[in-house]
Amino acid sequence: MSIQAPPVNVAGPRAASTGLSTDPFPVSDDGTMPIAGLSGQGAGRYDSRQFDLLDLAGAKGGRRVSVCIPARNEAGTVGPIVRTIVEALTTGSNGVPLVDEIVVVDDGSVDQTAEIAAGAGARVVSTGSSGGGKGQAMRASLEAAEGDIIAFVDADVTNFAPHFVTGLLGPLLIDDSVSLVKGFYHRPLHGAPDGGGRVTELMAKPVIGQLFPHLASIEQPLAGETAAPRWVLEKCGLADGYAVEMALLIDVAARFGVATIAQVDLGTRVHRNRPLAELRPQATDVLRAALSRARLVTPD
Ligand SMILES: Nc1nc2c(ncn2[C@@H]2O[C@H](COP(=O)(O)OP(=O)(O)O)[C@@H](O)[C@H]2O)c(=O)[nH]1
Ligand SMILES: [Mg+2]
Repeated sequence: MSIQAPPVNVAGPRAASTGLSTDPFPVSDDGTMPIAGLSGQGAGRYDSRQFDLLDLAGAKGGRRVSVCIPARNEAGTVGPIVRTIVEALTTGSNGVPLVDEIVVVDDGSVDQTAEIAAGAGARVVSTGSSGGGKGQAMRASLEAAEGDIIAFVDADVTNFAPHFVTGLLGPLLIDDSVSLVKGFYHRPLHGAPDGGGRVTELMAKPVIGQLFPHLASIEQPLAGETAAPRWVLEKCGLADGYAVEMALLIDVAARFGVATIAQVDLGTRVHRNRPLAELRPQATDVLRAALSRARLVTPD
């Protein structure tokens, strides 16, 4: 795989060849986030608003795209998420056929997650286990999906919109050297505009700072909104449980270089904010993923 300088905006050579919008969004809304000037730090940054749906559908060519959604007990949110993708991005409606299939992996839900997801238009896969873990569910979805490009989104997002998917797919569709796309966003907490992402701020980022400082530019290392070519996911593998995001980030950077990891601004993301006591298992998984890859503990 060729490794190129990180894109600073879509006005680069590939973007020009695919006819994508050239509005560069040089800074984020709050003016604090320059999109350019990241060379040396690796990841290129995009803004989901810079991707035009029709242009992306054209850039897609013959590639197949799967959206995979791990979901356990998400009956309250999975339906609108699937329906939004179906209506805006598939051939199931008047939408543009950017997405070829939506795979929801449900395991161990005690609510109507599976029925609601299927009713909304997803192909539902059951692992047969009772909540084996997020990473296991993502592996099952990768196995079931047929896409060359896989976009993962979480099922508990309450402000989901099509730009979550177009933003994640954009960098991959316009630049063959991108190996992984991570979404980033503002994270409200209990109604306040920011303050969410406690495991990210108190575990993932400090651990990255200490052990993997080359990844310090990744805004949301634990983002469930992430996309990659299938072959990258198969080569790197998907770790168990909540280790999956941290592990994939470290493994992709180790194999292909941080310069191949793109980030995309998805605006604001609202999801279930867990009580503090429920965050320790997640934080432990994240820590373990990092320590084992730094060879400080024995891999599971
Ligand atoms: N199928 C399946 N999905 C899971 C499992 N654990 C978590 N998920 C899903 O993974 C996504 C992210 O999980 P969540 O608990 O919200 O993680 P957080 O956002 O990091 O707190 C959600 O859509 C969950 O329903 C699991 O064991 N099985
Ligand atoms: Mg969540």
